[in-house]
Amino acid sequence: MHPDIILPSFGLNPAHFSISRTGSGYIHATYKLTGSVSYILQRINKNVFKQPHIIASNIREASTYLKHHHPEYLFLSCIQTIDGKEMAYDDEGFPWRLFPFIENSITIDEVAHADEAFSAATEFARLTNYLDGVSLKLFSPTINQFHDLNWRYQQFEHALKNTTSERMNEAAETVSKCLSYKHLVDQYNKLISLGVLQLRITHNDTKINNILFNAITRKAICVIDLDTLMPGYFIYDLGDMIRTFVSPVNEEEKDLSKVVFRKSIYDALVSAYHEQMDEKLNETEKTLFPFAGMMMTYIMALRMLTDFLEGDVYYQTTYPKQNLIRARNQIRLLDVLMDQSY
Ligand code: GN1
Ligand code: MG
Repeated sequence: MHPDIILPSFGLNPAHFSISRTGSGYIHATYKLTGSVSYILQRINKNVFKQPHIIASNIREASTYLKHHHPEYLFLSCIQTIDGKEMAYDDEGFPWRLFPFIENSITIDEVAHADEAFSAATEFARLTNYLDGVSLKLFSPTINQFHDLNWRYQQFEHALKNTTSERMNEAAETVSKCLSYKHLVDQYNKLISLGVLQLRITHNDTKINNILFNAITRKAICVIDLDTLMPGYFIYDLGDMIRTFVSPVNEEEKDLSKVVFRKSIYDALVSAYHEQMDEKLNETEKTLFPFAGMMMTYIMALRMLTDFLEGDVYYQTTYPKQNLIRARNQIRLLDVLMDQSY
């Protein structure tokens, strides 16, 4: 469906904008509306987010709490429809939402300097820090068991049993690598059963392109993509930052020799995280920084490989085997993370 159709629901006239696709997310369709005032318009993927009203209610709860306790904090909420709703539904039942476009802002797909890592990690960690104290009962999962490694592993096993022999053959090497890292699932299960991880409000999609940067100063302005703002463990956010910050190339890179660990970037992001969250983390949690990176890199490899085995039904792809390429990239990164002394 063309984005023009939905603009009147937000009181906007399509004739006043030039509309182009933007962003590099794998789930939603995102558009920039360029006009005398510009906006970001997004169509939510309702096959992934089956209860989009939960996204809206979690964001509303967080926004209310932050306005009260940290009024200076920039929390990018959406612009309401003319009926005062957070989302407008099109004829096919897809929800759309509108955000202000922040002038001179950019997103990046790779970290170039330690300063960027520090600044971005500060913003992701600050979100959890500032939401410390909000009642978790007010929030619901927008996707159940989203970063539950045990469950993702089970889905992978299910896909192995049900895939085609052709896909199984193509993926054989990556499959056996994924099987060989099963000990990370055992470690995760042990942490959960010991109850050492505290539930907090986490962002749950802290990849580097979910930070808005000032194009000139290269300082982080705010976090974006709050669809998975919900109760979670700090290792999810810290781990996804490690996964997407430390390598100079992102998960789409096919040349695996380029997937390397940049210690200066790791140190910068870790020190930013400590600065925000040290007082809140317990002593066991503080020992889990390296595990966080490995666990989140592994879960993404499993999810990408599972999607490949299932016939590319979840993530957006633009060419055949893209999910397998992504999974291989993430397994290489996991090998690299395992080799570090930290
Ligand atoms: C998806 O939409 P996007 O690209 O920000 C995914 C994340 C993965 C990421 C991998 C709802 O995020 O969990 O980490 O791709 N989001 C969902 O790049 O599945
Ligand atoms: Mg996302």
